Amino acid sequence: MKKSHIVEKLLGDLSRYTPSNKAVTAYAPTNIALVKYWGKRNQELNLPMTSSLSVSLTDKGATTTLSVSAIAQDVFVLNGKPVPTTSVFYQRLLCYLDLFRPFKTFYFNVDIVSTVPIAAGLASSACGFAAMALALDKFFSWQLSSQQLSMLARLGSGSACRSIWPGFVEWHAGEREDGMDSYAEPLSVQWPELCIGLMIVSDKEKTIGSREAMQRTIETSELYKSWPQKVAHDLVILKKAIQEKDFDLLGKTAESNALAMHATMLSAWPPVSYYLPETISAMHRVWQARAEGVPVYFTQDAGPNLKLLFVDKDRARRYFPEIAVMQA
Ligand code: 2P0
Repeated sequence: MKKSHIVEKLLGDLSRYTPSNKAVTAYAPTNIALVKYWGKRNQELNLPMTSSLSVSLTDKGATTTLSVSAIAQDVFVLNGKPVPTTSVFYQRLLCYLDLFRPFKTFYFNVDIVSTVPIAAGLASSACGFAAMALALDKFFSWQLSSQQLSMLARLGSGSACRSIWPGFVEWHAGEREDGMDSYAEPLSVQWPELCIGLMIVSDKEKTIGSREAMQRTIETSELYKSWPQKVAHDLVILKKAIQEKDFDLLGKTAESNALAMHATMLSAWPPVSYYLPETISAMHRVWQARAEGVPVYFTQDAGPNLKLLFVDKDRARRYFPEIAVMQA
């Protein structure tokens, strides 16, 4: 099934909608998964093998402004700089926007301002496509529900479906082939004391993108067979931890889930490793801090950097003075 079919299911006849004659703006936060999304059951529609659960960051995200281009060309600007038309990012954005513009009767002017630290392994595509879906809703006056916008954001990037909301968000994997039951929803619990500390061990380009890495893992990793069961178990525990504000249980579950995800990659062939020697050293520092009684845990995504989880900011900073602290 093509993305355009899903767009048609959600929006019906696209010729009913006309672009706004004014500029529209939307913001979406980036999110950090505590139970990870790793592996797709459908690559075209970004349908995941399992559900996942994330927390959005309060002040890191993307603000996207859309208007009709004054020239006969799409213009994409990221943090004040034009995006080269030959870049992967430009092409990915263009493919996405073309879903909503089957006939090129106008051109887009897209201005994205991102507060996500570049090259730090924070998902910029998540907040980017979520902000884009929200901006498009205003631009065409679709008036879609958040659930529908979550599905549209997913078509751009899987994890973007979680960035439609602040706070804790669960992405339901769904079972349908068309993915109409695969969207994210917020949990009702707030936990403002929860902090994420970004621990950058390297800002080098990653060697393999997460799309390719997750596909290779599915196809070749023996350990991946146990991943759905691990996720199902961790989701139950994590939701309990969030409900009861049990920080140690949250930290332990998130750290164990991230380690298990990386174990599935290590057992792929050729192996996928986002670990650098510095990543391992950083993990040992976290384990040492815990051994000394400091409640701090980590999670790691498709990159070498760690995200530390803690509630006591001052104590965590004393052990890890270099981290950038972000509020969940
Ligand atoms: C996550 N990651 O749950 C996991 C953990 C990376 C590791 O979501 O192919 O950029 O666009 O659906 O969403 C990264 O994957 O991938 C990701 P696509 P996406 O946050």
